[in-house]
Order: sequence, then C-alpha cells, then structure tokens
Amino acid sequence: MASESVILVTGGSGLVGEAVKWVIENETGERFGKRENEKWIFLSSKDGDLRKEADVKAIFEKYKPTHVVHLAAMVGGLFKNMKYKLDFLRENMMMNENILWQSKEFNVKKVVSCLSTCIFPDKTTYPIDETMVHDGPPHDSNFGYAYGKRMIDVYNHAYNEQFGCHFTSVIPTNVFGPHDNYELEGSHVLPGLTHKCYLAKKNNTPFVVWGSGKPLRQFIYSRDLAKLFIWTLREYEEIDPIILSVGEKDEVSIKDVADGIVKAMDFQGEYAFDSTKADGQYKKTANNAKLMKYIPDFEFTPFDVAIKESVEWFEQNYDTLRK
Ligand code: NAP
Ligand code: GFB
Repeated sequence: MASESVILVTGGSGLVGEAVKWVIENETGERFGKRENEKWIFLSSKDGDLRKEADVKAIFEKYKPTHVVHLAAMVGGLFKNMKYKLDFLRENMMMNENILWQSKEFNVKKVVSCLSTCIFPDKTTYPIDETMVHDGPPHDSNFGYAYGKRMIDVYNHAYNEQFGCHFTSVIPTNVFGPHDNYELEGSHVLPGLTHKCYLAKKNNTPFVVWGSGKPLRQFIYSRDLAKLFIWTLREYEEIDPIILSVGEKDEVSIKDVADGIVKAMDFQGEYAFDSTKADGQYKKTANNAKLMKYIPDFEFTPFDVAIKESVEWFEQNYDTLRK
C-alpha cells in the first residue's frame, strides 16, 4: 500500500474493533503495527446508523476511505440469537448492503468483512473448511444471523464479477477479550460466565452455567484476531473467505471455559449446571489449515493467559463496561 491509505473500521467501538485499535496503537512490529502511510478511523454508532443509507453515504463523503474493515453488526450469544432471528437478519443485511454499495461508489480498493463459523451448515462433516459455507442450512438457533452473514460472501463475488471490486471476508470462531459485551442474557458464553462468576463471588451465591457444559467450541482471543484482520487487509488477495481460528486441537468444552473462569477469578463457591437451558449447536469444529498455510508461524495467545487478561480487564472496568 504505497500512497496514503485511509482505513475505515466500522464497529470500531466493539470487542473486535477495540482489539484492532489496541494492536494498531501498541504493536511496534512492521507486520501488525501501524505503518507510516496509514490513517485508521474507528467508527461507532455515534458516527452514524449504518442501517441508514444516508448516514453511510455521509460517513464515506467525510472520510473518503481507501480501505474498509467492516466489523459493525447486530451481535449476540445463543439466547439472543434464538429470540431475535428476524432482527439479526434484517439489521445485518441493511448494514452490509449500505457499506458494500458505498464502498463500490467511492472506489474503495479493498473491503474485509466479518462472517462467523456459526454460519456453516449444521449437518456437515468435520472439520469445517471454507468451501462448505453454502452447503446446507445453518443451525436453527441462529439462522437469521447466519444467512445474513452468508450473503456477504455472495455480495463479494457479485461485486467482483460485475465491477471487479476487491471485497473479501474472514470467518472467525467465537471471540473473547477486553471490551466484550457482558449482558447476562444477550452476551456470548465467555463474557456471560465471567459476569455471572463475578456476581456469584460478590453476592456469595451459586455460579450457574447454562446447559450441560458439554458443547465444544474454538475460542480466539480478540487481540490475536485483530492481528489476523490487519494481515488480511494488507496481504490476503482472494475474494473467497478465510477461517481465522485456533486449531482443532484447541477446541474446548463449555465446562472447560467455566473452569477457566472459576480459576481466573479464584471462585471458591458453589458451581452448578442448569440443564433446563439450551445447549445450542453441539460443535462447529473449524479447520484453520488455509490460514496456517499463509502464516505458518502465527502464535496464538494460550487460552488460560487470554482468559486471565480478559478477566483482569473485566474487573478493572466493571463500572463502565457494557452489561
Ligand atoms: P460488538 O462488540 O457487539 O460491537 C458491535 C459494533 O458494531 C459496535 O462498534 C457498535 O457500535 C457497531 N454497531 C452495531 N449496530 C450498529 C449500527 N446500526 N450502526 C453503526 N454501528 C453499529 O461486536 P463484536 O463481537 O466486536 O463483533 C464484530 C464482528 O465480528 C461482527 O461482524 C460479528 O458478527 C463478528 N463475529 C463476532 C464473534 C464474537 O464471538 N463476538 C464471532 C464471530 C464473528 P456501538 O458501540 O456504538 O454500539
Ligand atoms: O457464545 P454462545 O452464546 O453461542 O455459547 P454459540 C453458547 C453455549 O454456551 C451453549 C452455553 O452451549 C450454552 O448452553 N452457556 C452456558 C452459555 N452458560 C452460558 C451463558 O451464561 N451465556 C451464554 N450465551 N451461553 C453463537 C451464535 O453460538 O456464536 C452467534 O449464536 C455467533 O450467532 C456466536 O455466531 C459467535 O457459540 O452457541
């Protein structure tokens, strides 16, 4: 990227957006750190409602981006997805439509959008890889979000074939880290259990994990994902998506996650499972071979270290964080 690059990050105030900001501001190395010719702009919904075409057009007129990292979305855990399937579909479709159309209109050189491994078919062989995105219906618990996200890949190919646009996407597994959303109902499992364990310790009440604790997940630390986003923006040339995930061997159970939080919070109290609550998808084991072929030496933060750092950030920012 020779001339000055203006990189617009939508969803810059969220879990992943704040991690990209942290890496750009703190990483010193050439590989992931900020470069001379780069100007990074991190948006929040205060800069404009991306569901509204006029707001998006105004943002593009103001910043005239050369590159876009499109993170903004309606996001939530299993229980929020089960409750608001249509909102997830409509809101994300509107944001994606507006961002990609204005990116074409303003001749943006590259857009990197964000999918999720929950979009893959539910009835499939494992491990899942990038070629399987459209091979059948997603899990019923999140089909609204999943189909909305799949359409990004369809858009990217259509924009490329009709207008030669260079719009691509990445597919992260479950993400966690500082600046997460800690709502007790709507959040993802790791921030949700972090908040519940904190309250159980504070109020001397039982720490209750929903479901059986048996489902399996791969978790990527937001700051590792942020580095991979920066690499994708700078180096990844394909239109096809790429999975950004730890390896299959790092898959853990929901019980392992809860154990890790109990340890990081030094919780000594009663710890139980509420099997009346849904387990959701049993697993969505993703294959990261494509990523490892591109960056064989990439080092992921060990899970227990990343949980410890995330719990410390949570405790230090409890008064101001989203909950
Ligand atoms: P998040 O923490 O909930 O942040 C969402 C971001 O989108 C915030 O910056 C929010 O702005 C912005 N936003 C939401 N609605 C908007 C609207 N109508 N107009 C303008 N901005 C809006 O989400 P995240 O976890 O960082 O997710 C980032 C991306 O990663 C999403 O595309 C998500 O689908 C994907 N992803 C997440 C996970 C995960 O486990 N978290 C896993 C796979 C993929 P405000 O701060 O102003 O509300
Ligand atoms: O992160 P999560 O909500 O979503 O994890 P998914 C759900 C798993 O954690 C289920 C268990 O097996 C739940 O039974 N769990 C236990 C809990 N305690 C809790 C808790 O307090 N809160 C939550 N949320 N779960 C989502 C998709 O699937 O993955 C989204 O629905 C998105 O669209 C996200 O893609 C990354 O991993 O099941």
